[in-house]
Amino acid sequence: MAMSGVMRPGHACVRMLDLDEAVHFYRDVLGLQETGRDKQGRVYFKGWDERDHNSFVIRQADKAGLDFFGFRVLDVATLNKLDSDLRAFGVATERIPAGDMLETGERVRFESPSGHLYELYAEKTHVGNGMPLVNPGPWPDAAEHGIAPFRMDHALLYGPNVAKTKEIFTQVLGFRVVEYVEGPGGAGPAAFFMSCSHKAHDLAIVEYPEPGKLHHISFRLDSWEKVLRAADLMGRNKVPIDIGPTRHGVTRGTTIYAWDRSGNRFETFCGSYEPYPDWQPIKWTWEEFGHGLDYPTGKLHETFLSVVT
Ligand code: M3P
Ligand code: FE
Repeated sequence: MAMSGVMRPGHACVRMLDLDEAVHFYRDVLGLQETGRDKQGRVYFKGWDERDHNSFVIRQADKAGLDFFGFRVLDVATLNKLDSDLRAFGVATERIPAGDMLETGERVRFESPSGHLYELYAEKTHVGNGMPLVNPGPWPDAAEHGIAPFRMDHALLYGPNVAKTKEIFTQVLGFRVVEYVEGPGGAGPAAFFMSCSHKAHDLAIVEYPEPGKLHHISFRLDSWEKVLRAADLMGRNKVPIDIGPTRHGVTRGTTIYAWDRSGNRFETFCGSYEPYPDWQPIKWTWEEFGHGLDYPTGKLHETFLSVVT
């Protein structure tokens, strides 16, 4: 947890062109657990080892992309403090009442200079992972259904003003930059990989002219074998793969990028590393960024740089 009290990525709400098809995809092919549907028609999911009621929410829309991305904070006092800290920093905030999202408390929402809606919230019902808190087994039956990531792990978002957006996350919300990418010829930063936890990144942002874009939501697996099994299931289900299976140089994850039926990119990955909070950030030059993206081939995939929703 960040010293500010921001604990972890908590939810992503993503738009789908065909909700029924998307429910089938995320439930039966990706293998998330459906945990509810609300009056607005949103469908809620979680990974098998998540204990909160939901982490990935979808809704029907004419355009794919991200509605908002939320972080769980320690408690209500922390939520109120971060709300006033954001406002003191010059960031406008809005309160969304408890119950607007299923099993979720009041949310504090703000728009970043990159044009994304971020949220903080302190309360979401613990539903558990299907195993007891006393003498549990290693995994529940749900861990075998589909690709079956154990959690929604992070987001990578594209938009303008990433340097200003990074300031909000580091100076107000207590995130730290673990790795970053320089622009061509050493120009101003092109990307920041930021952590509020023990992870190498909980949120990554990449400089891009159009605001508010989704590059990917990432789902975590616990072994390279499971990444390869995910590739087999993507092949069997004709899921279009963008990149991989391969390894990123940036943050060292072993990964596959693919697209859902609405064109939203998602990632299934494992590995990476656990940086201690005092570690110096790692820098990638633009000239070596091909290896940052796809370490074995060093290929600067055109789709990675330009296909977003
Ligand atoms: C990830 C990840 C880049 C690497 C991206 C890394 C921008 O998405 O989860 O580690 O090269
Ligand atoms: Fe990622």
